[in-house]
Amino acid sequence: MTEKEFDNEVKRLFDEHEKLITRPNRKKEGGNGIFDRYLYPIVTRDHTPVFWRYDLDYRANPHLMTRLGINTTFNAGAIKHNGKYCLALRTEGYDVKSFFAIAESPNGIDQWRFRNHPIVMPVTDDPEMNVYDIRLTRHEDGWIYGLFCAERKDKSKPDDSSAALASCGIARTKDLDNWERLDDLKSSAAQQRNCVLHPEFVNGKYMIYTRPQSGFIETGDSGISAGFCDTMDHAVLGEEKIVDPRQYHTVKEVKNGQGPAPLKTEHGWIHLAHGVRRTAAGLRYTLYLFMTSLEEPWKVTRRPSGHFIEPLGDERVGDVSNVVFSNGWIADDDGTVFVYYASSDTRMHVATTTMSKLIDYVMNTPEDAGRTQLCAARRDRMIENNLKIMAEKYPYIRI
Ligand code: M1P
Repeated sequence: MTEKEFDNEVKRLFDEHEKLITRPNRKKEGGNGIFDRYLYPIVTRDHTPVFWRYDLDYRANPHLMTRLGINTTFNAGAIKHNGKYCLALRTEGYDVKSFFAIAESPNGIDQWRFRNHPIVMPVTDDPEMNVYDIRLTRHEDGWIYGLFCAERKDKSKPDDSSAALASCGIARTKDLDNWERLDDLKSSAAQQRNCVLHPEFVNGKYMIYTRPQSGFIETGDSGISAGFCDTMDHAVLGEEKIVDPRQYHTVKEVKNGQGPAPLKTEHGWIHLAHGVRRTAAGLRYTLYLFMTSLEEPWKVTRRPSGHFIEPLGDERVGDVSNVVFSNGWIADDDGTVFVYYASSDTRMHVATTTMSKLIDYVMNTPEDAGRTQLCAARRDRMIENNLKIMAEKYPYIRI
């Protein structure tokens, strides 16, 4: 390639990138009344800046090869900051190391543009191998906290090259660019993943949702739990209470985990979480909602049955297929709620709904009836009622 051809190719790469990130997105037709999906994923690896992937020095990279490829952009924390919708994406290189990177949008739906530099997260005295799945919480103490999984090699198993330890890394910022790294969370659990800081003090303490684990993958008997600590500077959790346990023959049969920090409503805190089931095709991750008490956010008050968002269509395929995962949502003052979810550990999507729809969903979707006969009988009662309504009101509709 001559230098002139190289320059033309560089221009083409930047033009294509600009076309992608300025492409308008729009709601998909035919929603389910609960939320709306959108036509395109909102952030993919192709949204990362060209200058993050290619070495643009003709002498060093005369074939204009991708030099430091990006594999995936997923599991993003979310926050509205200075009027912009911000995602802190788990951005994974071809080298399978993830880092966090901020992409911003003026409307929460499209035009996601990465800041020029990714976050180079400071490390503790024991640097981790990998970081991922950051939850951003604007706490009433004035800081924005990021709690994320910090993964290290399990040195007690030197012969097992995949043995790892998960702990909760903690950092805080005011601007999403400059981060102060704090000590990792200390708790009595062997490992922790899916930790999230509650946005308010509870009885004068910081409250952290946790997911104590017996191993890197196995969660043992735990479910979503919560503990308290006096300070975030050296966070040491006291006893952890179970908030939402796993349950046989439900969407959270194998494991579950808190998504982003819960949203406050006059009726209670609305929580978004992921639940995992084992199937013949492997693990299936869906998202579900529940509500906890305003005063005692560790006590569940509403448990709508089943999933809220499931992997659908193209979402079902990716690096880890049959997964939807969320660690970020944003509630606007006008009541709109942007649910940011990743599909199959590969790319990010948005679904929009409203606070009043979420409240209705959480408060009026019945709890799991417990077993098949009760579920069928309950559905049959609704059908019976609907048939009466239809006969009176919609006699012209063929059934
Ligand atoms: O691959 C699906 C998800 O698996 C893990 O989540 P959990 O600990 O709840 O099983 C995480 O690695 C997450 O990043 C990933 O999306």
